Amino acid sequence: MGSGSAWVDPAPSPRLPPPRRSRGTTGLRLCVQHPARTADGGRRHPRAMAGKAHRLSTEEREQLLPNLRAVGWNEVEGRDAIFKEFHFKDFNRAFGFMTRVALQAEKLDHHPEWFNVYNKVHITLSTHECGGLSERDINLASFIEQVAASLS
Ligand code: H2B
Repeated sequence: MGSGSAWVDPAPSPRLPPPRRSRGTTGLRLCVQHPARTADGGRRHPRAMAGKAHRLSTEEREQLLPNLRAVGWNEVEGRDAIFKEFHFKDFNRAFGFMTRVALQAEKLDHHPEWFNVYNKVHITLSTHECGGLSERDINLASFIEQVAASLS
């Protein structure tokens, strides 16, 4: 798909709240906006919303990864990805967490690799499109931290 070929829904929603930029309780900078909407309120196809992903540069990594390391994310050995293991009180909390992350991942068209057993959820983030870590992973990790903080 070319960069100018965003798909626009002919029936825009009047109830769209303004784009949100906020800091979560983790202090990580979040850019969870409304990528599925055009400026005039139309719906954009998910593939058109983010542009092409690029692997983070050394400078970007130095700037972005320390915040994530500080809250338990680690780089995966032998692969350009980040990983974190989450523990919840029980399966209900773990699955509630996964549900919220899944809905956001679908909205962003950016999906985690994950594993769940009972109250544990293991998450690996990487961007297939560019074969490594991109800003999309940082944004999804920030969202995941917000959800986890709200459930613990
Ligand atoms: N998730 C992740 N983690 N990386 C991607 O590159 C990616 C994705 N691409 N989810 C999306 C889906 C792409 O495969 C679809 C076709 O939009």
